[in-house]
Amino acid sequence: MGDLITIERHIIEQQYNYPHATGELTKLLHDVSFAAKLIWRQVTRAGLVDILGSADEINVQGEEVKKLDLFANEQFIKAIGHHGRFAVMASEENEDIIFPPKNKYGNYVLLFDPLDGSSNIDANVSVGTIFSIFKRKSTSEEATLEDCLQAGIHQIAAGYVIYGSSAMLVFTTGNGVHGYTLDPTIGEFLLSHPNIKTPKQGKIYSLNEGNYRYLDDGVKKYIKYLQMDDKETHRPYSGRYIGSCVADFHRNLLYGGIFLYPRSKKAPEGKLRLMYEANPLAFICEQAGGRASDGKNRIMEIPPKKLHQRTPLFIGSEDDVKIAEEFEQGLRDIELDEELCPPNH
Ligand code: AHM
Ligand code: MG
Repeated sequence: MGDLITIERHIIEQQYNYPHATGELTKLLHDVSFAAKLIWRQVTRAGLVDILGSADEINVQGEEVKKLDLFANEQFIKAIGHHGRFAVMASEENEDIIFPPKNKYGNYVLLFDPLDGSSNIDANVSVGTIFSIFKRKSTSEEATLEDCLQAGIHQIAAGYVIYGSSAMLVFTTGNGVHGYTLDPTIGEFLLSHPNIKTPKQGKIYSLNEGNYRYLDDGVKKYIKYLQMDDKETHRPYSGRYIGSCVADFHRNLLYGGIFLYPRSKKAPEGKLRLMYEANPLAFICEQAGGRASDGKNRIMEIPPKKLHQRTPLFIGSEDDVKIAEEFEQGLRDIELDEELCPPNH
């Protein structure tokens, strides 16, 4: 049996490596893990209590919101905002920035998707919480929208919690990626996946292939390329798609592969959000040795223009993402079978 190391102890031990660390980040991550436990408690009881179904509300992205989304959002804001360490927060579920009750002294900014993959809740499929932390930039008493609109390279921490067969918290502070699994009997996240590294190349591709017809030709060709037979490059790849990007990303992080949500005729800017999904997952992915781009640009270098900005996303094993980018940019080509894969007119 290995050592039982709680998330708290592990973060504190890591802090000793940085003589100038103030301990603030440790407290922030502790707050996040506490909020995650509250959400996990509710998610695992979702089938028992009468909270499933639509709340008859449409969120700022124009999508139907499930009640558990609202719950997760409220819990996150309450549990974290209460400590006053964050000057400002922004959630995928709220149109505007949120000022926590004790915002005056906070030095940090938190962006989060409280319950990613919420369309999967009713079917008992994995969902998750994704978060991204920045240092505040403004010097005014009240933080500003600009504090939230920072490029991903300025993140000081990012992570996600996946509520799956077990609950797991995965995060980075820019010094590798660590994963902690919740032991529900003692209510503690225990270090289970130290220093996660993603394979340089995988054998899995994940996308909503139902949108195939609406994709750009470059991406269509890439998908067909992955389905071709070639032993040396392990093709054909396996297709795996859960529809919760946090769960699809997590599986691919451990096994290797690529997750893509490209732009399409239906979603010309892509579907996923730069600030709540793409940036934090990109930070984790890069820290694990992977790569994340919008097909041309590194995700973490995209200057955000608005809070709920969407972006195409290609993320995962370095070699896989590089090849996808080459197809996307027209640097690689294959013939599309006209009948099976008509080009996008
Ligand atoms: P959500 O954050 O509102 O749940 O939406 C994001 C989700 C991602 O988790 C997932 O990758 C994607 O939407 C699935 O979209 P689609 O149903 O178009 O495949
Ligand atoms: Mg969501």
